[in-house]
Amino acid sequence: MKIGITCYPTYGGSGVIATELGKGLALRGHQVHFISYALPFRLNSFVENVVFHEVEMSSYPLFEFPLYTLALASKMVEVAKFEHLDLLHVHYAIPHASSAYLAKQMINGSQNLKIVTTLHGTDITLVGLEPSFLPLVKFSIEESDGVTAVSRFLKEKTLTNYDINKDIEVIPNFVDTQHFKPTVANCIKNRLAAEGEKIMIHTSNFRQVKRVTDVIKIFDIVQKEIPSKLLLVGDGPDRSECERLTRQLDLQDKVKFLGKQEGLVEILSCSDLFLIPSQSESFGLSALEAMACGLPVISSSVGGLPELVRHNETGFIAEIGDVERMAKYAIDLLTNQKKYEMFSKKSRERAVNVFDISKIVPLYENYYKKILEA
Ligand code: GMT
Repeated sequence: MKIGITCYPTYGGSGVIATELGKGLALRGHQVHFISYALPFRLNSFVENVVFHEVEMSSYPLFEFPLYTLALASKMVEVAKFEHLDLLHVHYAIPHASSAYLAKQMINGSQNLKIVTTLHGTDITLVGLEPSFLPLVKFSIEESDGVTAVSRFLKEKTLTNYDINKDIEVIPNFVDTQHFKPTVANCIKNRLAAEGEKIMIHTSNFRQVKRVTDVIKIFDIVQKEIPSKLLLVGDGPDRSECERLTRQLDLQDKVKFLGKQEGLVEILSCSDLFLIPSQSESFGLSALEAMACGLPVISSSVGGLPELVRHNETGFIAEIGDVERMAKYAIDLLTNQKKYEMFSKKSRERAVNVFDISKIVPLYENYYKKILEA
């Protein structure tokens, strides 16, 4: 197949999934064309069958706001025509699904281009619900030839919040468990924590929905009972608030802000426990990457997290904001070696058996075939 993929190219789960999917499809012999305003960050080396097309943006004094949605639609038309695309797969509805709709209309029957939209999270649960976007998101979803959601939760939310009567296929996120795997990383561990200390970790874009301050509050309770360190990976709007809270709790020697990191596997591998106490989370790809590295996960009970984390098996789930309970679960696991090892093993097994890339890419491939034949 000849497939166009549009996603946000910066750090973020939807861009990661889109890029890894494209690479996986290319490995299976499909021609993949990425269309975005910058090279997706996981597309950092040559991959056979993959081409990147940059959406060029010019500035013009009359345009107070950049017209990316329109420039993207024009680029989609150009690539679809010249590369004879069968299908455009857009990740994150806003504005990608709208650009794709427009591109399809512009091609106007000269080519049977199909549009598949994958819903990822805040495109449905947050931004998409804003009055200025809601009608457009609803329309773009209804007009897509195929729609997938990364969890059952997100599918249900889409159908009810947007009053949509359409088949939405649930295709969960995935991870390459050959890459994300427990790795002997003692040298890094020695640099991050003292001998015998446990390491708790959180990775995110530090937005309000992630509740990173809860991560610090959980750690504050745990470190009073267990010698430990907290690693915070990533960056975003809430980082300053988190740094302030860390100093207020006098934890500055125990909480390490590592910023954005490329070598996540090594860092995860030398950690013991992953925390994700989010306010909203349609899937929780960062938690899956941690599970693949053998980390049990302590999460809130929101969104798609319970579809990923098995309570009392691969981790623990608690109500949003219940930092005491989450800390209790963390202490329980970190002080019970046998139980910890069992949870760690089960986490890795669940990532490999249910969410490995080799299991999920064929689901997309089959879904494309179904849409193309419809
Ligand atoms: O929706 C977002 O906040 C951004 C998006 C992204 O691009 O990272 O994250 C969402 O998509 C990820 C990939 O499918 C999911 O793992 C995240 O759970 C989801 N984020 C939220 O629902 C908050």
